[in-house]
Amino acid sequence: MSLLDILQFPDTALRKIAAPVEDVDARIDSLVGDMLETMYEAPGIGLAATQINVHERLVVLDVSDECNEPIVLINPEIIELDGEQEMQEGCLSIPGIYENIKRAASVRVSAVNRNGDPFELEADGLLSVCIQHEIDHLDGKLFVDYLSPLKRNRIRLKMQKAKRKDAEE
Ligand code: K2U
Ligand code: ZN
Repeated sequence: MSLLDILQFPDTALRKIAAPVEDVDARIDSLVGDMLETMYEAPGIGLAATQINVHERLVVLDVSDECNEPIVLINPEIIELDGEQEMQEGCLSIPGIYENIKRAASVRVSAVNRNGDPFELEADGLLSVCIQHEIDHLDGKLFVDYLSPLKRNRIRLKMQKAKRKDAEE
């Protein structure tokens, strides 16, 4: 398995809308392995294929305390959203930025697993937020899009300044 580079905001590739996975084949299985390794190493509790510049509808998550309960969602579709919750969110594509974001409290999602079998998952709390955050990535949406344009542009400028500083070092 290998560690993958994570796209950084405001890279326009993060805005691409991912296409459905056609075949859950060996390529997808290998990609899932690399995405899980990359997520755990970051460390993170979620990663969308969009973030590693693969524009197919695939996300990995693990919100367990021991980081040993991976969830793979291929072609995820939100069936139901209910309630409202506000939680501090971060993003591996927007490092160092954390903001309170309002999302649905609970979610029911249908997807296909790593073996190609369809399943449904109901979630609330952190897992619900993570699922919504990752599926947003597949649709080219970032958590900063829920902030004011002023705040979003400040974050954009901060990331671009940090990128220039890194390039100079
Ligand atoms: O998609 C990603 O960039 C990984 C996200 C997933 C996530 C964001 C907000 C809330 C829950 C999950 C995170 O950056 S993973 C790092 C992290 C871990 C715990 C809480 C917040 C952020
Ligand atoms: Zn993210």
